[in-house]
Amino acid sequence: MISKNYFQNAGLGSILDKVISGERLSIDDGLALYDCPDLNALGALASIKRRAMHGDKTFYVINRHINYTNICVNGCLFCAYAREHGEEGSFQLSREQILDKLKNAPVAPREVHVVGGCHHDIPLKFFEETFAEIKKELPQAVIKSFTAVEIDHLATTEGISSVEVLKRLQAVGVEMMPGGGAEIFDSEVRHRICPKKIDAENWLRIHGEAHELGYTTNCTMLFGHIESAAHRVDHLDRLRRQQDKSGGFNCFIPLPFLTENSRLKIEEPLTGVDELRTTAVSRLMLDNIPHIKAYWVMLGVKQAQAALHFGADDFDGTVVEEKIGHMAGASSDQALTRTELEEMIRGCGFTPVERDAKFNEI
Ligand code: V47
Ligand code: SF4
Repeated sequence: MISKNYFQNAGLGSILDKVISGERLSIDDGLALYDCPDLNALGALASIKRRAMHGDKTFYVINRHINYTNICVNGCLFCAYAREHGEEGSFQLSREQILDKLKNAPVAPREVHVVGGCHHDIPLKFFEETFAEIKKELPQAVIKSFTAVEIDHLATTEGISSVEVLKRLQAVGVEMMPGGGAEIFDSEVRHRICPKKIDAENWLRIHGEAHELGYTTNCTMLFGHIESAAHRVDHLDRLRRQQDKSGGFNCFIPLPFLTENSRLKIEEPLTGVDELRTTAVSRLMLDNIPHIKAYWVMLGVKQAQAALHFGADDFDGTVVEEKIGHMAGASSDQALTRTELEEMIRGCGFTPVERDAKFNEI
């Protein structure tokens, strides 16, 4: 048991009191956590919260990511994945190709995570028919599909509301939305890195609509580019305020910006210390979001393991094939097996727990 003095010496005494009593941390507390020079104390504080919520469990899921196209009209500055229509390296999967990827999985996935670019002419009907087929093929799998950005794009191209898109997807078996597209909510930063993307209010509105309809959704933050600590804390605060209203966020994923092949040039590359610090601050600020993911694809496996000691409780999953991070220079593998995931989790002192897409233990 770490003494109170330890945290007081690190300048974290009053925040410790709040963590223990369950009082919400303020924006100033969040900034103080970013300013705290004692990374170990910060990790220890986030671990108190993490262990109070999940003990020594670390979750993982047998899942499969499908990136159906990289053709995108948005052209976000940071994105190394997207291509224009007809550009070299662009791709668009047919329904057969999508289904083949799932049929050939060595272990049937519990979660199918489908995201892609905002394509100029794939109709909603294509996805409705594809998801219905996936559900027929893999009835035990939860379909987690389309970021709020894609939902908005489909609403615009179909000339219907985002609620209508969500209802139609729900009718063919989609139960979850992934957390992508949140980037950084601050309007100035957002305008510089992804000017064509929906703004924060619309991203949050669409998640609120999904929660209202019974979807479980995730949320993310892309950090380590041109944003400040204040922008990050503001982002976390907006997420928890939305959660107070609509309650359907299950897991937060801090996404470190990977720079390779990106048009967004940054002066100071993100450090491993900042990745761990941001994981810890997220755990401490997001008091009403149950899970924090150490996404091994973007962090790398070893840093994801370290993040489990800085507040993260989920290791994501088998993934199998990933393009967004790997086109931006992720050096992680494409896939991990169940055995590898369990060994990695056990190897850093936690108990692996297999979960389904919604964190029900299996
Ligand atoms: O929205 C794009 C980000 C996101 C880069 O919900 C980049 O369970 C780093 O949201 N460097 C997609 N990040 C990934 C995502 C996700 C991943 C795993 C699980 C879940 C979940 C969600 O990736 C995008 C964007 O924010 N991204 N380019 C890059 N160069
Ligand atoms: Fe398109 Fe998403 Fe890449 Fe932006 S981040 S360009 S919306 S694929």
